[in-house]
Amino acid sequence: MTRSKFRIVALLLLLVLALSVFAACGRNRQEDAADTVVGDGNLPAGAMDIAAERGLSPDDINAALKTYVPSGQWDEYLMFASGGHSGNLLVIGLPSMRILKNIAVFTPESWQGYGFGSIESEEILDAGNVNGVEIRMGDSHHPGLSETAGDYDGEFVFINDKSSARVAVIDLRDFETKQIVKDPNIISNHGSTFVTPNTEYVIQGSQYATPLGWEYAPLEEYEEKYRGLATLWSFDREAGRIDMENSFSIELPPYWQDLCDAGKLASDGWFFCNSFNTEMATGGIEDGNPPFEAGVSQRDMDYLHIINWKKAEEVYKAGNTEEINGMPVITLQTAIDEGVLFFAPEPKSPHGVDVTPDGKYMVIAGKLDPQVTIYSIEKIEQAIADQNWEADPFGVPVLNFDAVKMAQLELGLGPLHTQYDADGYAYTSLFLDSAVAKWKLGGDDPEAYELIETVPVQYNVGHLAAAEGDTVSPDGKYLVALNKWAVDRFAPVGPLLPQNEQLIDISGDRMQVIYDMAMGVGEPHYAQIIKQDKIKAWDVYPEVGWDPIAQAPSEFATKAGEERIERNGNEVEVFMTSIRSHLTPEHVEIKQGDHVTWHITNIESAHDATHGFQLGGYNISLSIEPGETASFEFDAVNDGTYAYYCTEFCSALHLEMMGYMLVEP
Ligand code: CUK
Ligand code: CUA
Repeated sequence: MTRSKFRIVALLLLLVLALSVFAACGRNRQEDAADTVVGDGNLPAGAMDIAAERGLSPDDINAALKTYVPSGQWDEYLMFASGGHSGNLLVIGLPSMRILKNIAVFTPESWQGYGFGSIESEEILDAGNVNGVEIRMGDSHHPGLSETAGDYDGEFVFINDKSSARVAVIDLRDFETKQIVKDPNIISNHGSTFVTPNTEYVIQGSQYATPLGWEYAPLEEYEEKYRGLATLWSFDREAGRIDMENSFSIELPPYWQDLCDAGKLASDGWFFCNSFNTEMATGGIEDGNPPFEAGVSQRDMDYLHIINWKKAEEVYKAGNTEEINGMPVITLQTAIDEGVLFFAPEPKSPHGVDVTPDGKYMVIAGKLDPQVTIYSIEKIEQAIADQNWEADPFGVPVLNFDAVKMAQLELGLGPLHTQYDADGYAYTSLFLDSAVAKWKLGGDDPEAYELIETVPVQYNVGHLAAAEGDTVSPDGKYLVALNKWAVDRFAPVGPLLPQNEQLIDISGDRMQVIYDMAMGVGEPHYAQIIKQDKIKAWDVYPEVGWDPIAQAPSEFATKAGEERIERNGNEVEVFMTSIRSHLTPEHVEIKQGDHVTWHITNIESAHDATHGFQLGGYNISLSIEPGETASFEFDAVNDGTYAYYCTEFCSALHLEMMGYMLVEP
């Protein structure tokens, strides 16, 4: 049967199943499934027996048909999902929810040979060290795909590490981390990473205020010395790197900036961050002070930060900055004077801010407010023009709330994050209600905003990701709920549970959860979902002897027949090749105390002919993809006889793909 015929049959089947739901109401699932069989001659023999035997309801069968991707077929979408405190980034296919890759970013990962001796990866990781302390963990939060004209272009993805305020660049030609940058002035970030509509900048916002450069200052000096920050990392698309020479920061008051989003179309040139702790509480429950959780939640309003990045860029280019720890910073006073920074009141410790696809509206979800608040960029620009504001304690103009607010809509308890579809609907996660709310955007008519329906999710949903759901042209179809708790959803695996990512079909009139995916790594925060065919990844590296960091031929590339070991005093350099099924040379004889630099070129050009390399006893692990040249170095501190070998079962004679390293005392 052709695929289109199969789809028609499947649809007919679904229709029959849907009708049967009414008939079978109030009976058990086993009976439901059995009943659905009746009268349908198009089913493959035994299909309904399977459904009956497994106790599948019509909804279950529906979900199975919507998510099953037959062997050999590709998923329609790829989701880039943060791996949370595992410090990595996952690539997940939709609708199957199969994990395709776990990209090592802030944390060493031995399959990919990332951070286990490989010179290239150690340099990337070391660039993220903090004042000489080697940082080998991360709390990855918000992936941001590169954009052209406000739409994902499939070239790069960025992600931040909240715990040490770092940002990473991943090249989607080979899905490898290429760069980690450390902000020299903040020690935690959160509103990161998000890009301006043409990826001119990758923006990072701080979270917990500290003195800039996180130098020591007692908490009594909080208002005077502690500050927030937004950093605009300039992105050089040609080089595939953040260009630190053209990057700058904007000093902010010590409110805790939370999530951010860039304007687009109608709001191009602006970005928006919300904040909490405008109370400037400093905690200290042990000294009888209000605990943070109460101290930061006293005020009814916090401040939406409205930042004019095009104006900020002009100010920076005019040199109107102060250099702090090597970074040009637009001071708070300059940001106020130059019209870079404005505030708008926002209800009750808000969390997410999400700009609508047309760029006209900003949706703010207040964790402690059952409503979302919708602002209009037109109203914001008008209020600025009218100078309809009061100053906050730092002199920042706070725009009149009623002048900038377009609408408010009650959705349920604990609204956090919002995504969009192609038909003018918005989807907001409800953390406390453990649900997702679908609601209608009303444009400039406050009365036209309307709650449509909610669907329960399991449990305590944080972010949502919709297919291309935060671009100028969302696709609809799929929504993923990134839940914080799994509780009873999966078989017990001890007290530490997997995360539950739930796929929701939003293509019909009624939202339906159609897949529960256990993610056995850290807490997923945000994810972005891109059409699979936008990704133009390489099958193999373009040339044999490729340096994936330079994305150019490597100076250490070794051709077959040119393998060698060179010695200069106690400096030893090994030039090795790998091909099914041998590593050449097979004997590496060195002396204790030597410093060894070792290059391996995978001279294969066949799709998937990766060779791994491990050298036990010296903590070395590499992955050498077809065409790649990889290098590692170590000091031969211990003598002895060591075996090195290929770690990918690459051929029938893979086990023979080994060699001896002899270290003479
Ligand atoms: S966040 Cu909102 S649920 Cu973007 Cu760090 Cu996790
Ligand atoms: Cu190469 Cu196993």
